Amino acid sequence: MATTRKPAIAGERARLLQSGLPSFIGAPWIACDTETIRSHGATVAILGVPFDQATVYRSGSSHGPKGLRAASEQFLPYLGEYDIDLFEEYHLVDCGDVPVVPGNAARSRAVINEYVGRVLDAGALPICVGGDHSIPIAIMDAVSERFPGKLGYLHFDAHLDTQPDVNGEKFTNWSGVSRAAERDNVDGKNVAVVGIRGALNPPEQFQFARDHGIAVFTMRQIEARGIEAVVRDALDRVTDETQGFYVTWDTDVIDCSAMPGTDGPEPGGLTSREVLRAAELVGARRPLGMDIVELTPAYDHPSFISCRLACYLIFNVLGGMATGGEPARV
Ligand SMILES: [Mn+2]
Repeated sequence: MATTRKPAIAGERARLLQSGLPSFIGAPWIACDTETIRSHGATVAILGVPFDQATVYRSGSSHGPKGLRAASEQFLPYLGEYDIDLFEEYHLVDCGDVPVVPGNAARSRAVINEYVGRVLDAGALPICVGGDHSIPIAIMDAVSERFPGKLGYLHFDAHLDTQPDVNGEKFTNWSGVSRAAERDNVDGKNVAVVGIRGALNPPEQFQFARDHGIAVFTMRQIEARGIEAVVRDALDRVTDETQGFYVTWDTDVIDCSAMPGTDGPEPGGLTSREVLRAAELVGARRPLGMDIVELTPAYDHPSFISCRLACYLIFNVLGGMATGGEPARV
């Protein structure tokens, strides 16, 4: 039986839509400081990572956190399909953005590591909003320091991102999976990439995946087997004898018709419904950390469909965490 809940648009919780500071769905905007997060009781924290200095293609994902927050102003913390209020369930907070360092990718990685570490030290789940797809390289350093056992790595993307290097550079947005698989605390058999397709996956990347035993789930497999079966397989891989797993969502895993606002929009991808079900299933297995990357508001549709879908991806991960991925209540 459903819980009786207070109205969201009345009384002490009244909040006019489009008013106030643009934090994520109006969540309390607090300092990214371990003690502050802990004293708020937050178990989930949004953290912007406005870093796009490592892209091999188009810049602009540094505006992703702002785009996501702006699009979220229309949404409320109560998710009817899950019968949860994100502020009550998780004491969700918005910790603002990591102060990345212009022109210095190495110092930026260090400060990303530091800020994500502050969230983890508070016992909260960091949901990082990029930024380009190099940011999980730094985030995985912070996660690994707090969870020293074996970790799984789950990568949703049109692209393998297993480039060994790009003209000698190893920390690009094309190398997140290769750097993860090379970690001492990550076995290739615990790495899965989901949604692979298209003409931006060179042979050396497939070779790297084979050499490291990485599970590659292509869009053709998803078409043949369905999203649920493939995502459950991928989750089994990343949780097999590991302490936990990290999940990274390249927005280009979604078909370009629903996700134009990304660095490299690709046709033939996941529908919005498929990615939201995938998010629910991933949430049900409780990741240790998560990011959404390559969200690029400048290329979005004027109705901000990309930024809005990215909000829903977060909602569905959090809904799946609360309900175990069971079918919706209503
Ligand atoms: Mn990609």
